Amino acid sequence: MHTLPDLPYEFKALEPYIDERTMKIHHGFHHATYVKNLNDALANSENLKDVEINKLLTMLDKIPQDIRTVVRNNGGGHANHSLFWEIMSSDGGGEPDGSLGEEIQNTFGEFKKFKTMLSDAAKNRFGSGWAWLSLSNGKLEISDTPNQDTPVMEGKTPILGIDVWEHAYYLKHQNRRVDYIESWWNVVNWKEVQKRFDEAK
Ligand code: MN3
Repeated sequence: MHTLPDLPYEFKALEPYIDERTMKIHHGFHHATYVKNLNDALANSENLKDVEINKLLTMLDKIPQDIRTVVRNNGGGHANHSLFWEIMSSDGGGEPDGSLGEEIQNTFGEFKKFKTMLSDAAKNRFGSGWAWLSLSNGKLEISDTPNQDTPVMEGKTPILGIDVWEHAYYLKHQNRRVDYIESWWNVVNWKEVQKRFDEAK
């Protein structure tokens, strides 16, 4: 049985970059619905319903075919949003220091260049999806996924992700995805991303 995690801050905490109403709808309706649909789909699968969500997403080929797509979409939605809330903070933004900052420089060049690359991945993802920074075989990698797919499904460990579904920004920014992406960098919780980087290493 999967449960909707509480936000680690108040709905209004990410203002003015991400507005309170968007956060309430995004967490309380969108994420909550992914959790409900996932639990409903797994209700009759005794051997699957308590498998940890990220583990479940690495074994989609073992999920019965009649529920596989529902589990993929809603399980992905649950995992992605659970990460997304954590990697944001009211006192985020800026640049990472420490070993993560160093590894970003080693892999992509200066931080500004990395920021442009991840922003481009987010901007150019056609339709709904996500852009990611992941660890893949011990190396940092930028990618993007459609719908609620996640790098976890490819055996990678996402440590930072941006939701570019319209529900993540439409109320405040309407069609201007680029403005939302630019705003989002101000709330990135680098402490949490560093923690996930350390754990994945
Ligand atoms: Mn979303």
